[in-house]
Amino acid sequence: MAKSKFEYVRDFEADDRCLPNCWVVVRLDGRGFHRFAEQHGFKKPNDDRALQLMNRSAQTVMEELEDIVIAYGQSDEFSFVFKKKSNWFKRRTSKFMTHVVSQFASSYVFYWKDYFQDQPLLYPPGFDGRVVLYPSDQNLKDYLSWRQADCHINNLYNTVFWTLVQRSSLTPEQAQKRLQGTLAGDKNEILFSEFNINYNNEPLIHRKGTVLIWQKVNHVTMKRIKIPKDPAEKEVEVTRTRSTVVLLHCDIIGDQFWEQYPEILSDDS
Ligand code: DGT
Ligand code: MG
Ligand code: MG
Ligand code: MG
Ligand code: MG
Repeated sequence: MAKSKFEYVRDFEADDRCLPNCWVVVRLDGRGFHRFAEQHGFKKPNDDRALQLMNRSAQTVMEELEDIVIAYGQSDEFSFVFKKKSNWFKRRTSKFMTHVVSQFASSYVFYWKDYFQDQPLLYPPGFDGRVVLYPSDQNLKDYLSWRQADCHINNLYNTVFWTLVQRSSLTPEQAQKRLQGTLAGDKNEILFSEFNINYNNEPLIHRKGTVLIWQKVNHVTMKRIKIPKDPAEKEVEVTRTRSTVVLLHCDIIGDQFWEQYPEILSDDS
């Protein structure tokens, strides 16, 4: 087919293909969620409806898009890891990033009412996105460890901060002063000695965030079959294994997680 004289404009498109053989990580983050949380009455420091909506949206991203082997989320952010060998859209950075972020944002709005029955969505939320490449498995594990350590540090701080404000009537300014320069041990001690809270008993989803991985799960269905020479149909159980996204709230910093799920990092996953 003859080309139009306008075809040359295509050459202005930059080649943004991700380096081969690297883990492709897309991280998204809610835009201005400090305000969004305030306006929508999110519970402090953790709103389980909001966290579950984030997890539901991330599950949709994993199910709808190709080649995502693990995702990790906390607060208003989620990271998605595409397998090293992925050739989805010829590994174009813009495709990875925009598909993840738009699918996530539309899912967040689509599923809002399932989690916030009594709270209308007041304005359309947005999410930013970035792509980072990690060449080694250790780099990828360290990346995910970094995000989970961030979850832990923020959650411990926020738990003590809001306990001081809500249960000992300190003003936010006084609570902030009280916590200035304290280490993790000091914060645990304040919770335990003053409020009888053992931080290790706080919900795992708050302390560890959420990990999404693929697992083979047995699905049992009933099927009607026709037996030869028998006019009646019979109902039988049929078991099928299907790859399913499962949610975990576990430690991913230590080796145990990676030893338990070696298929996540294996080349043929
Ligand atoms: P950004 O990302 O630069 O556009 O700005 P923000 O405001 O989204 O800030 P960011 O992402 O650093 O921090 C996340 C904010 O979201 C933080 O202010 C607290 C809020 N947030 C996230 N999850 C919850 C929650 O479960 N409950 C409450 N009350 N707030 C939350
Ligand atoms: Mg920020
Ligand atoms: Mg944000
Ligand atoms: Mg954030
Ligand atoms: Mg198109």
